[in-house]
Amino acid sequence: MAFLSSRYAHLLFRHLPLLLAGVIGGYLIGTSNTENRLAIRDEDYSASTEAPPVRAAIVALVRNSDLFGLRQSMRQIEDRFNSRFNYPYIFVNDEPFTEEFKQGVSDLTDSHVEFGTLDHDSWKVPEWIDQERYEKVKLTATYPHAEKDSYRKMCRFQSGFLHRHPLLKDLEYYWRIEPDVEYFCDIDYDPFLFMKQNGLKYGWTIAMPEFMDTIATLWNTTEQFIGEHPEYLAKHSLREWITGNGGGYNGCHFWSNFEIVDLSFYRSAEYQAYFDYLDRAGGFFYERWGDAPVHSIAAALFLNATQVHYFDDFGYFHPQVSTCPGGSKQRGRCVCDSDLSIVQNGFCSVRYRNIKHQILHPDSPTAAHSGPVNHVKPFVDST
Ligand SMILES: Nc1nc2c(ncn2[C@@H]2O[C@H](COP(=O)(O)OP(=O)(O)OP(=O)(O)O)[C@@H](O)[C@H]2O)c(=O)[nH]1
Ligand SMILES: [Mg+2]
Repeated sequence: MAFLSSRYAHLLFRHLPLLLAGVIGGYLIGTSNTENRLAIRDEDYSASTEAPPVRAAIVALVRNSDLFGLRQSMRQIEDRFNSRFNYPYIFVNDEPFTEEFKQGVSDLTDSHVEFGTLDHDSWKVPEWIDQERYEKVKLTATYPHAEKDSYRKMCRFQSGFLHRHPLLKDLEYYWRIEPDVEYFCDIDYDPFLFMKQNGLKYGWTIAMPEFMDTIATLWNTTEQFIGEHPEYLAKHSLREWITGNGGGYNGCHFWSNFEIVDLSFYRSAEYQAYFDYLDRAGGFFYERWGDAPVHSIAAALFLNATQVHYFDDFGYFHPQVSTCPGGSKQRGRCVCDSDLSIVQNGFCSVRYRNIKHQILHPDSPTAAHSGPVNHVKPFVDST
């Protein structure tokens, strides 16, 4: 079965017990805990006929060979959202885009589309990487994409360089997309404006545990960095969300193939210093650190919990995992099967909701540790 080869299918099955435990837990604490209710929703974030009110764009790093997958993603984004809001698209590539690619994506939208290439420094194996050590890892590591230079360059680029690309320099926010993703719901408000007016810096849809072999030393390196820069930690952060018993990393991360981000976060001194520190440590190559855990750890440490937003009203799919607002089989403006999207009530989502609830309501009797998170052991990969 082709889908079993994906790293996400691998993850999903690997963590099935955790996800199932979380499902039960999620129902215990109630699935109606819609995070949007925490924010002001009676403001008007609806479509306007004027130019988009936020300097924002829908952005992706893509290859020419991704044309069809990207066209599928764009078709849905246009239908569900952007044909009414007209945000521009920005696509970047490590090779020049072909005329066929440019025409193929431009055909789908009335919005402005920009195409860019990368500079060499943002797409390379840095000179401080020990080539012999790196080649050995590529030959021996068994996780998906272990043998690929390009996958590691992609992860490093998305972690540290995409937001600094010249085409993004005037943007306040970006919405990251990928080929072959699906959007199941009408998005009838402007998420950029919603984030801006609520002071939100990081928005996500799917959270799940990471494949720990790919990030064996990421947490140690992060702790060393924090040891040198304790001033970067946010006072009311989501640190507890990503740490387990004993304080180690539990692997929870936001799936960054979708993310809506206030780019001042990635442009901040703390994020830049953190990326540079990780880059020097070499784990993008000696292991296979992904932009998802890197972005997520930074969000959980450097932002306050109130600046992170769960778009649990979005129905979203990236192979092979989906999230779907409850009841969407029968009613409403989403069409998806929430019975299949168990990730919403998996360990990391439930833990996030609990911990955020505790931070927002410290006097509430439902303390973070009284929920199901306490009954699920943090994932530690022993292989
Ligand atoms: N230009 C360019 N884009 C790439 C390259 N590798 C990946 N990408 C893009 O980076 C994003 C993430 O790559 P994917 O292959 O989807 O990675 P993934 O989702 O982690 O992996 P799988 O689902 O396991 O394949 C996608 O938008 C890809 O188009 C590359 O070598 N060059
Ligand atoms: Mg992908």
